[in-house]
Amino acid sequence: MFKKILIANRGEIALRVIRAASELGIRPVAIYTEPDENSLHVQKAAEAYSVGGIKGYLDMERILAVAQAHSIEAIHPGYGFLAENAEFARLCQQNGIQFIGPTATAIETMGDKVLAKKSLAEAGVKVITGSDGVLWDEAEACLIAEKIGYPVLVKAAAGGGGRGMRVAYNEDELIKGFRAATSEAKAAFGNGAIYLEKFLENPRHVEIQILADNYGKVIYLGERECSIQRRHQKLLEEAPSPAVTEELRRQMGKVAVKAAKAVGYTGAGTLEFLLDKRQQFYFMEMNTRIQVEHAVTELVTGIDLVKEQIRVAAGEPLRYRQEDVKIRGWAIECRLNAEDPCRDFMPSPGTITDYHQPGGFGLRVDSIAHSGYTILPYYDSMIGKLIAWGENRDEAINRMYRTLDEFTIGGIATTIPFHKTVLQHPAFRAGDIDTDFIARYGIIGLISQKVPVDDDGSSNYRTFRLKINDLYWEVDVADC
Ligand code: MV4
Repeated sequence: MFKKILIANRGEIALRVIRAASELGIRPVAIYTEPDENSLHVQKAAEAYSVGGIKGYLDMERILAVAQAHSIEAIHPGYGFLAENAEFARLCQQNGIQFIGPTATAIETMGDKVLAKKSLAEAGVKVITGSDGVLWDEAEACLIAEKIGYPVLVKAAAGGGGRGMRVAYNEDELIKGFRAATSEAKAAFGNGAIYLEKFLENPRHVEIQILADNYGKVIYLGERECSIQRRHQKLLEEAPSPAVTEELRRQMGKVAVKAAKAVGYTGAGTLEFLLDKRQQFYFMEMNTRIQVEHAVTELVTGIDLVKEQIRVAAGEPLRYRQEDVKIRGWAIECRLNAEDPCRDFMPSPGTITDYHQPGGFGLRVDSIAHSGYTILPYYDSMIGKLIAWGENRDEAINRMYRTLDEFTIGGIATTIPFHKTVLQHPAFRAGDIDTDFIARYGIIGLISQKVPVDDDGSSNYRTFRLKINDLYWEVDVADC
């Protein structure tokens, strides 16, 4: 096992990895930029080194120099920043440092969405019907669209996460969408390559977590339901998915394992699928990093994914067989962002003036926030993650609602009112969710145009009567 690893990240995920390393008897080493100098991840690490200004977490040369100077054996990239940068993974390897993640080649393959699709289709994985490669002009796109049938979706090969995507219901929209997506992809990724897919209407986003060692063993750890998203930003995730039966889980798991084996994948990874109303699932993308929402899988499987990433990277064989993996109970995660759901999720950076964190049975809080902590405008706006476990979905929902109610975060706006509204929504409680959930029920409007019916006189909480599908129901939301 490693003696010392460096965590090339900040915030809650840096602390998450520090915790795993400490428990494994590994010395965790932090890096930090100027504005993060007093951050909790720096205080809790055994050693910490500056990597300069705001962009320091992306400075590959400087991070590797720190690693070389302080006998670092391995680097954990967390998520974001350098986590899916094949060049960085390769540089680590060339400098004799273990990158805690898959090989540079695997990152590269999955980073190219067309190549990823092609590789997995060849391995026998069902992918969404589309152009079998990159399209270079509108005429070709129109021909392919006629063949697969409208509506179609224009996607960027270098994309992912929904950037550079356009829906087209006819040829006219396709030509416009093709042009728009090309220039958007060029600007965002420096690569304007475009491909086409049949557009699936209102699917669920269901992803499968896998773990693979260096000896060809791959297991799946069930699924996560991630359909509650706004502008391709996940806000609330759960495991298992209310839509997935044991049989479907086995099918999706087998496909995910087959795919991982086909590309020689190692470490922790996630295969994203779209699941349609007929329970058909299609591969969409593979994420080659630990994901923000990994904790819901940890709570229902009892397996520490970050520790397993470190163990596998150190050359240890997987400690679990597929039959050892059991799903127990239900877990929900709410992302607490410094964004104002009452003002179209406008970022709300600033200093937390008042902070009280909830607790109790079945709750996990992954955050570096505290009273006096400042959410910086330069980095992502996540304050932390609340993850609630329950024996079943109802208990997990009730527990999450209770903990959101206990949470005090003063001085900045947060996504707490959004989560409370979703958790009380009858469709959500019925497990009836898909990627159109927020739009279909006008959740954002519900929060900002609420009609107060009962003001209990306290300054923080009010009850509102909301009308959904001709039904009135009452919700409590924090005052916006
Ligand atoms: C799709 C799709 C429907 N059909 N592809 C969005 C993010 C990117 N990873 C791919 N996405 C989608 N791809 C086909 N062929 C619908 C979406 C999509 C979506 C997917 C997952 C979660 C939320 C979403 C919201 C809108 C669209």
